[in-house]
Amino acid sequence: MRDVAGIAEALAGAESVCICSHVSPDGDTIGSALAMRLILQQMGRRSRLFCQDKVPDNLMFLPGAGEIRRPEENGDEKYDLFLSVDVSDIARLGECEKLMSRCSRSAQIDHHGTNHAFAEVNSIDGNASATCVMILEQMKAMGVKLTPEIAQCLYAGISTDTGNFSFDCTDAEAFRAMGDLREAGLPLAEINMVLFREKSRPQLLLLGRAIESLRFEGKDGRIAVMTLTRKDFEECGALSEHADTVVNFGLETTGTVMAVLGRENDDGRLKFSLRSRKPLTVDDVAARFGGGGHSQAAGISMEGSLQSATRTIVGAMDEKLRQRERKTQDRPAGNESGAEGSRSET
Ligand SMILES: [Mn+2]
Repeated sequence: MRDVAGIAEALAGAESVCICSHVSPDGDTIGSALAMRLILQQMGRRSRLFCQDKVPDNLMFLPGAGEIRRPEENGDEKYDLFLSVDVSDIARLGECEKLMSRCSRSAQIDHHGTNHAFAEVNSIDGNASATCVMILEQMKAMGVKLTPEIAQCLYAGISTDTGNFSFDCTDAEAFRAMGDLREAGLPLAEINMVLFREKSRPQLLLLGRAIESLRFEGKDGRIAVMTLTRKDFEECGALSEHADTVVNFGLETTGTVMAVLGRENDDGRLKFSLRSRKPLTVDDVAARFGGGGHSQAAGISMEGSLQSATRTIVGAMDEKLRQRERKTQDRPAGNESGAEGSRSET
């Protein structure tokens, strides 16, 4: 349940606030924290921002991103209020959990339905598309002015959590929020370019290598298969993370229902990213090789040679595909669109 009044009261009673984001931060947890920093500034309150892990490069342009510190940098500082944003579980705070004991009270704003309300004041709404839409509602209720800077922070959260307004969770509130942000002077095209379109040169060169390796295998060639060798990474000057979304290009090919990208990581291990369109699943395929993830986006880390491991995994995916086709043979064809191809594996 959203507790706008409870959060407002907690913030009003705090001179200093310790704002924490979740581990492996994304646009929503960072955007929420940075917006809260600016909101508290307007309210004449002091705040510090913490996150256990490094802020992703493409979020560093957000106002205040350079202020985010690692929890061990806090020293002996104490605060009136601990505030976590977009943190579904206390374990997702990582090292930031220790900061809780340095604060007199605790509060949180989050949109994960699984959240067990670990703070004293909890504003949680599992139906909200992003924590940032909750922050917008919160600041409006507190009479804080929506500046272009706050609008940028909130946009980062709403756009990333809705898959740039394409996932099913993209509700009317998300679009209404966009109306407010635009009215407040959000430079939409400019930020969209940084968040969703711009790629580094190594990333684009690596994508070229992956596309060159693309083959269509399995039953009726409906599995898109790509591989990247150590040599590919080295010649493109690319890191493993530059290949993170490449598998989606395979899945987004017309007629493809499953996709896999195999890569040789610099630690000598192999990493496989698996994707499928609904109703096909890949987390069960990944589990057979010690991996896991979501139904339509899973990963495997293993040892071996890239070519033979790829063959084995594609074989298991093809088996899955044929099984599914056998099951639906006597029924009319189902709608196999609606995949969330851009989901991450964790
Ligand atoms: Mn979120």
